[in-house]
Amino acid sequence: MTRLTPDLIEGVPDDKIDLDSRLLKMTGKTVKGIALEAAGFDVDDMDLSGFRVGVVPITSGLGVISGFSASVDAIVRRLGMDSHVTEGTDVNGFAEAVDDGVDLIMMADDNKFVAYNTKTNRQTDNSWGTAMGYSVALKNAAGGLQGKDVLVIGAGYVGSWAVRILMEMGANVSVTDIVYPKAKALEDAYGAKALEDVDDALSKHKLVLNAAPAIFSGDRIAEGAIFSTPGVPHYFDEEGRRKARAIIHDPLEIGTAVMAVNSAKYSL
Ligand code: 2YC
Repeated sequence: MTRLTPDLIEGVPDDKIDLDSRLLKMTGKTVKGIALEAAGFDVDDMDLSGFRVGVVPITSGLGVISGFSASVDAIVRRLGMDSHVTEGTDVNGFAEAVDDGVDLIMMADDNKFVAYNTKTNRQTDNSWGTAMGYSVALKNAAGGLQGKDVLVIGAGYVGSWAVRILMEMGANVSVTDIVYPKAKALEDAYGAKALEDVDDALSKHKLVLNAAPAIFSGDRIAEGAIFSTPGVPHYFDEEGRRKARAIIHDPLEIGTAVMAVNSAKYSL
C-alpha cells in the first residue's frame, strides 16, 4: 500500500484543489454525493451533523504523517459531521474517543485505515472505500457502466475490490498487474479478464480505474479515455491531459469520505 507524504496532502485541510467543483464537472456529483451513492443511498445530500467523530493519530511503525489526522478531520467536517482529532494518540486516543461517546473512530497505522462505528461494532476499510468511491465516480463520469469495457490497473487491495465492485455494476472488467499472477488470481476468483500487456490494454480501453502506484505517459492512453485514478504518485503529462476526457484523482478525500458515510450508515 502506498504511504502518503505530507506534501501530497498539504492542500487537503483547506481544500486547496477545490475538489467538489472539479468532481461536479467530471461526474456531476460532489465528494459527499459520491460518498452517499457509494454507501448505497439514493440521495445527493443528507444531514450528517448528528454524527460525532474522533480521529486518532497513530504513532506505530513509521509513525504519524504530518497533516494526516488534520486532513481526515477536515474531510469528515466537509461531510457535515462533528469531528475532532483526539488529544491522545494510539490507545490513549482511542480510549479518549470511546469515553467521549463518539459515533465513529477513524485511525490508520501503516497497513490499515478504518472508520469504526462504536455503536454497532462495524467498520469500513480505506481500500474498499477508495475502490467503491472511484468506481462510483467512474460510473457517473461515464454515464453508467452496464455492458461497458473497463480496465482495472493494479491487483492490490484497492484494485481487487474495484474488480468486484465494477463487475457488480455490470461492467466487462479486465485487470492487469505488473505481477501477472495477481491479475490471473482475480480472473480465477471473479471471472474478470486478466491481461498481460498493459500497453495493449490501455490502447483498447476508454474507461480505466488505475489503482497502481504507476504513471502513464500520454502516448500510452486512449483518446477520450476517462481515468478514475486514486493511485499515488499521480501525474499525467500534457499529452495525457489533452487526450483524456476526464482524470479523476485526489490523494485521500474520496476514500475517506466513503468510509465515514458507509460506517455512519450502520447507525441509521
Ligand atoms: O498519522 C497517522 O496516524 C499515521 N499512522 C497514518 C498512516 C497512514 C498510512 N497510509 C497511507 O498513507 C495511505 C492512506 C491513504 C490510507 C492507505 N494508505
